[in-house]
Amino acid sequence: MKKKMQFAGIALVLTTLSAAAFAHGGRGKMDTNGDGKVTLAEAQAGAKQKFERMDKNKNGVVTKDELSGKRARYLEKADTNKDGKVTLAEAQAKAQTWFQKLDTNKDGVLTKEEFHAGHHGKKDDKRTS
Ligand SMILES: [Ca+2]
Ligand SMILES: [Ca+2]
Ligand SMILES: [Ca+2]
Repeated sequence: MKKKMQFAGIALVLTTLSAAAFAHGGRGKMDTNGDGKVTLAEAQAGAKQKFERMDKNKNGVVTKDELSGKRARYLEKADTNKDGKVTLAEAQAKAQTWFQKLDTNKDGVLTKEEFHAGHHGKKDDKRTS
């Protein structure tokens, strides 16, 4: 229970992105070549797939009415220009931010360890842009 709460904050941002990344034998995992690592390209490909799934009417943007419940938060997070829509570019930018955050040694590859560590990440939001 406690763990779930702790997860919530980060999980909201990562939501299905993270779940998909290293899903154990699940569908749509980002690690497309199965080597236990996720590259930025794989992460972005995953983001694109996810985006296309969310874009129910296939008009190239994900709007609030296409997202329900907790997914509405995704829109808040990913909609960087705050126009109420998430474009693929925004979704991929989001994925990139997420990726870079977890890629602690900055080698452009996300290992399971880094991924795992990211989930235990502290909330230090030191980076200001
Ligand atoms: Ca749409
Ligand atoms: Ca937008
Ligand atoms: Ca790395």
